[in-house]
Amino acid sequence: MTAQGYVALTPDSLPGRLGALSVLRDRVGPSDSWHVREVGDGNLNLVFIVTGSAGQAVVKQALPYVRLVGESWPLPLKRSFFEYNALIRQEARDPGSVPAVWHFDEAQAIVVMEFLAPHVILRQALIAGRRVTGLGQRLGQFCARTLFRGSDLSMTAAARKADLALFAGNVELCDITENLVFSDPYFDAPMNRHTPGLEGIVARLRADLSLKVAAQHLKLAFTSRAETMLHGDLHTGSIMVTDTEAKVIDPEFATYGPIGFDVGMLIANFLMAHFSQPGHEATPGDRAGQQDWLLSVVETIWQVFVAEFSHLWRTERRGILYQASLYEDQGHGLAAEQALADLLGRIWADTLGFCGIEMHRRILGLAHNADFERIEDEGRRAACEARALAMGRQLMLGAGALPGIGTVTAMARRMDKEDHL
Ligand code: SR1
Ligand code: MG
Repeated sequence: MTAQGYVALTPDSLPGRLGALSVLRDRVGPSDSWHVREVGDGNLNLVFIVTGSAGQAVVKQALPYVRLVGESWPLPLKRSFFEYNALIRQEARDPGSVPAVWHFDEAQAIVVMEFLAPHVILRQALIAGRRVTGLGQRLGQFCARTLFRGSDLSMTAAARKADLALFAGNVELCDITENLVFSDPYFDAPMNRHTPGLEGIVARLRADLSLKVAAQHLKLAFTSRAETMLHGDLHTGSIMVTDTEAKVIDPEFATYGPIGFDVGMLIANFLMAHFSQPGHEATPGDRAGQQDWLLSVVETIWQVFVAEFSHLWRTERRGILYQASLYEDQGHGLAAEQALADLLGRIWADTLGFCGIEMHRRILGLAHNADFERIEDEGRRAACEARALAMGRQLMLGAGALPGIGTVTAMARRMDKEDHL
């Protein structure tokens, strides 16, 4: 027990401890009917599915340490507070995009929420070769709506500054990102690991001085450009899907940062899914259709992001930036369009940079992706990962110069046929 009385839940203790919660009694049924399973497979938290006579719920509880590593790496419980605050903002900014939150207990670091069924984690679905109708459309909208509506383009000065201050407290999770994403991949950091066979390309990347500079420029953008409320960890393990629906979960890394961060991280995870597919083939080429679909999702995410962001710019630009009083109200609507195009160009360059660095850190750092990890044959896995590493480098160094998302997917198609080991 901590000073504040925090105690980690177990499947056995949960009914006794939460059985009196009216929201759970109403939604799930009386606690003597509950069956509880702990299903957390992420890097940080406990996740329980509670099934009762009237329904189901998810009870998520933060642990006072990093689950992936153990008690030797303490991590504050307050990440649960940031997750709760991010979830309610995402629901307001893009209704229906996240699970409904039913209860929050700050001292116990517990969020009780809707159980999504028959949803599965998107990453698992992609590894299994499944597709989701409308996925790119939904995720492009989510990015545009949450990133636009959490920014100075939309919020009042007071609300935006209050949120900036609130999420600035998410220090320890930002610190994880700052180290694990932006620095560790580029030197022999203690927690790094990589697949045997990658030694040559890893050495070349770590000796690439331009790449190290690019990585720190990206880190500077992440630490200093508080443009909007980010999800902060928007990968395919943070999305739950059916064949036709997607919901975003797990925004405990939420912080203010550059708009391109979430979009870049998301696209990176689809590109890694693409590069991993040959490792999951049962017969040569049987994942080619899945690869094409994954790249079409990448294209749709970006295209829909641009379309929706532009729509919001034209219809909801009521924050403190680029006021209509300066542009449309003066008959200078064309200048507002010019400003939008300029801004989207900057977001594009950021997106590609963050995309590239996410591809590196998932292969070189501590936290790897199941897309690659599930490839049992290390030689095959290394070949797939090497292509992703090479593409990540291109994106980090060429960020901004690439003319459009079609160039990015064409690059992925080409590199998938190359040997980068
Ligand atoms: C120690 S936490 C490692 C990673 O898991 C989370 O999902 C984030 O991606 C973090 O970087
Ligand atoms: Mg997570």
